[in-house]
Amino acid sequence: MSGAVERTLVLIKPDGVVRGLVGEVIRRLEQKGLKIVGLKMMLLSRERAEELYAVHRGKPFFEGLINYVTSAPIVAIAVEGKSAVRVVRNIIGLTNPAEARPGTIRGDFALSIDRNIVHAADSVENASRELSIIFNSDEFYSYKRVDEDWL
Ligand code: FUP
Repeated sequence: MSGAVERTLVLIKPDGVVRGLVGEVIRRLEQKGLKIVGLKMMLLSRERAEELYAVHRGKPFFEGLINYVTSAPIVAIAVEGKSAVRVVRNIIGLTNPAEARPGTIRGDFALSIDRNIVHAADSVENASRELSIIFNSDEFYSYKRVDEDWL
């Protein structure tokens, strides 16, 4: 009946932070029933950004992407829940905000693919790889949400 519990990474990118959308993004994750197990604001170094987006190295938008994600602080969120990878991808919406459906974060708050507010890992394997780029192992917290048994 229910999916396996997964852990994934969400980044509120510089445009999300400077546009004051941090609370809005976190609210949507929490209201869905996902559990925040790690949370921090940081300036992404070029090295970390390039590691995070390694699959896009060499593509025409790569330099612009790295400049953008390192241009102001980001908020990194480690999120846990049943089928969390897929659930979070559905909450954020398609990569191109012009195609993202209303009701999703990108569908509701963005217009351009190069300013799409949030990042989320697209598979369990990538989630684990990306989480280790952003978080140290002692930055994750374990606790029970009061509504956990009902979700
Ligand atoms: P996503 O997994 O939704 O973050 O999307 P991708 O991994 O395909 O792309 C990573 C980031 O590259 C996107 F958030 C936006 C940026 N991008 C562009 O700026 N132009 C493109 O043509 C494709 C992606």
